[in-house]
Amino acid sequence: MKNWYWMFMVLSLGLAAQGCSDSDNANGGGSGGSAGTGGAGGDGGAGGVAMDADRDGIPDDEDPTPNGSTNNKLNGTNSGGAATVVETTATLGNGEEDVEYVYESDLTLGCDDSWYPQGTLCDEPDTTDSPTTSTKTDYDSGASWYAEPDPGDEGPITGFLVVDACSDASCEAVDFNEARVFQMFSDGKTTHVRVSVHAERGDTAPSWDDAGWMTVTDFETIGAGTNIDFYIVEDPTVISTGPRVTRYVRLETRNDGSLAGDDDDGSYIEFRSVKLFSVSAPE
Ligand SMILES: [Ca+2]
Ligand SMILES: [Ca+2]
Repeated sequence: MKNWYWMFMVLSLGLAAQGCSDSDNANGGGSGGSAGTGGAGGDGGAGGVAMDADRDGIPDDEDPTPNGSTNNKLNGTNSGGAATVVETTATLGNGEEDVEYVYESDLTLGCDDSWYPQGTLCDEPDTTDSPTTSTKTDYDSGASWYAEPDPGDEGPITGFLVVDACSDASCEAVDFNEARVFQMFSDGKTTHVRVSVHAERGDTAPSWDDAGWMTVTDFETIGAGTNIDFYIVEDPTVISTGPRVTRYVRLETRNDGSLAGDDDDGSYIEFRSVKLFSVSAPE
């Protein structure tokens, strides 16, 4: 509903700028000026540069939040958002699927359970939309996989999550240009994450290995982060993804053992939290 309201507002403003609106005489002067600017652009033959009111790199007519937003676009349904994990699996180094490496696969458990997939989308108020801080009621909450290949299995093991960012009617797609990954402080780590998007907008999620996934990052290195008191974690790794609009997000995770310490021996990939934001460029 809110999106439609803003789309209407943007449309109205657009009509006013073109001098097509006669409903408000007070805007008459401004409309004339805007029309002149539009004419100059046409003379240049540039074909018209698409408006990007919130400067997030996504043109207004493709942007689910054309007037900007600061919320976490991957907030899960268990913490008041619209996102939900719809599939988890794992692959061997040769790309072959092997579900034996998924630690917990139950998608019905939420924020307060240790090592289940939906935990990765949980972040409690009042830091749910914070780009700098993650809060948990259970600091073991987050998707987990076995990270060490069994004898005869080729590494590295990769853990997969397919996320529906719009699992209710509140949105058709989300916009973002950066991912922020908060490190786990339990008994495993995430050292690498790769992000993919998909053109599907329907209610049936593409499978983890669907040919339509488009990777928008490499396997980016995830930093050590800062453990405040286990329940609160700061200093996420910021991954620039470029401007994206998608309903479904695929997250691939690895633990190469490079962050091994007291709370990690490289045995598990553990993925505490990821948030997506659509950040406006400076004016
Ligand atoms: Ca935009
Ligand atoms: Ca936007």
